[in-house]
Amino acid sequence: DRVKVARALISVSDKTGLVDFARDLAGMGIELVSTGGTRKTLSDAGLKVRDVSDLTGFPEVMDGRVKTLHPGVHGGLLAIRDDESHAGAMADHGIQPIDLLVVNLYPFEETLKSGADTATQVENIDIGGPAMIRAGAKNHGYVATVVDPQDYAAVLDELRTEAGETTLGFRRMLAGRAYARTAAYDAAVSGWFAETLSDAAPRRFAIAGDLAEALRYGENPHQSASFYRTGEARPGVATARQVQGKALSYNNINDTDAAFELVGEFDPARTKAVAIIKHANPCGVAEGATLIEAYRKALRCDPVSAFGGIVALNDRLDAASAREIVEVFTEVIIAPEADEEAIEIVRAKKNLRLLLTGGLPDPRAGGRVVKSVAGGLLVQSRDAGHVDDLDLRVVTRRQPSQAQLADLKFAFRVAKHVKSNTIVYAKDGATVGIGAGQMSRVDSARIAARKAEDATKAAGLAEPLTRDCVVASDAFFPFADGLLSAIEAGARAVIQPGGSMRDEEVIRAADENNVAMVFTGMRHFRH
Ligand code: 93A
Repeated sequence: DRVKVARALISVSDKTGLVDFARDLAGMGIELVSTGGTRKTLSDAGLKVRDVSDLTGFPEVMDGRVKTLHPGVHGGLLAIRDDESHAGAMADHGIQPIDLLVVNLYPFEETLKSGADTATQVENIDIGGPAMIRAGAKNHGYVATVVDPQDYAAVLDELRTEAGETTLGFRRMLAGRAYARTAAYDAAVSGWFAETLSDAAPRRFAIAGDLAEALRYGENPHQSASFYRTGEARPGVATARQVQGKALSYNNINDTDAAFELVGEFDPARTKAVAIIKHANPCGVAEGATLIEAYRKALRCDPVSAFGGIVALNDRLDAASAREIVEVFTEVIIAPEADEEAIEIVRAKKNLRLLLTGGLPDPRAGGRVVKSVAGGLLVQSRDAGHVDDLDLRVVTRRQPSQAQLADLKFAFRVAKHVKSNTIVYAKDGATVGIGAGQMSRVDSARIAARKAEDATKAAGLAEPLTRDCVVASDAFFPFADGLLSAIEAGARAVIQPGGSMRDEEVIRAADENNVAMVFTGMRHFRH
């Protein structure tokens, strides 16, 4: 079960930690063999390294496309050492065994992020690297295969505690990681092909991620869970830097994602926006001239639900806003950036997490979203619909005022991020009542109205928050009843996709009540 490590083949694109690692290996008397660039880095650092062409008797050719694809390498990786015929083949052909394989691949995924041209992308499809990794991992009975610089320390540890040998358990663990890496690599390559061919339905859909964190539990404590990064560069919870606070939970991550995607709808050059999220639904969203103004307006919508919520901001967190946010029990704050003073204020709350993303997600960007169902995956393009890009059509006698139109767009933008059925009441760039996730649209309208009444009371206002407000519906009103319920609550202008069989009836109801109604022609279901 134990293998003495005498020879290591090292071929890496990511040279992080390489020299120190190789120096320690050499210090244990292990012979180093490398491909061109890796060998140069090591010999420049003063290490003794053999060239891989010593094993192959063949030079690297075709700009490096063929450097390790040779029986001199693959025989040394695949040979069953104590099999007589394998040993015979090694002796006959001068094949030298490789006990430790260290490979990381051409940076296909990073190159994708940089928006390189097709030829560059193709050149970054590594062939020899995955071939070696698969060979070494298959033959883990003899070979330890390392694919991640983060594992260098563990390898050195193993060699030190096991007197220069590796154990079968350790090699098996590495082999599992190795195949996860090649699978993820090929998933990235096939995903790129699917995208460049605009193949909406590739025959096989592969998805892969790298472990970001093992989570304490899932949605509930009896469920296990972990968090993976897919490598997509979209600013958000997966790519954010956690500046402070305890580890995020499964639900935190889900809610924080919903929160940040929502504020991503608002361009900070035009307006400052804040969303407060509970259970992946907003309980208050607002825009304003400043973040603190937006936060106050968002909080007023449903201060009870905001307790224990997630707060997302579309611009740099400032000290004044931070001071107010920390006054309410909050689980997570996520923002593109934060002032030093704001960070200090958040630090005073030990458990409160602060995530900084460095930017906002592009609401119009493409990309796929995946949902699992029993025995299957549902894959669709992201909802990149944006109300500013739509051809809004006024269908009533009454036209919305400029102020109403701004609120209608605001409300529809928010509605996109609320679970269906969705009714959003809004006024002066703030939600004043949100009805989410009901089986009937009328129920969502009623719930939103009731929540607005609560908010009115909590704020000690004489006049209902919904008086002369606007209302957005994520999908058409199938009957007039949902609309009438919204009008009863105080809505004077409506935005909805339209397209119901009974549009005429719904428009008539709006006209009878002298309410303005706008059709977007686009629906925003979200489940
Ligand atoms: O072009 S390849 O597909 N052909 C090969 O034979 C080959 N062998 C190793 N790419 C190949 N590699 C890759 O080269 C490794 O996976 C590694 O990423 C890189 C290291 O090259 P260098 O040592 O020249 O920097």
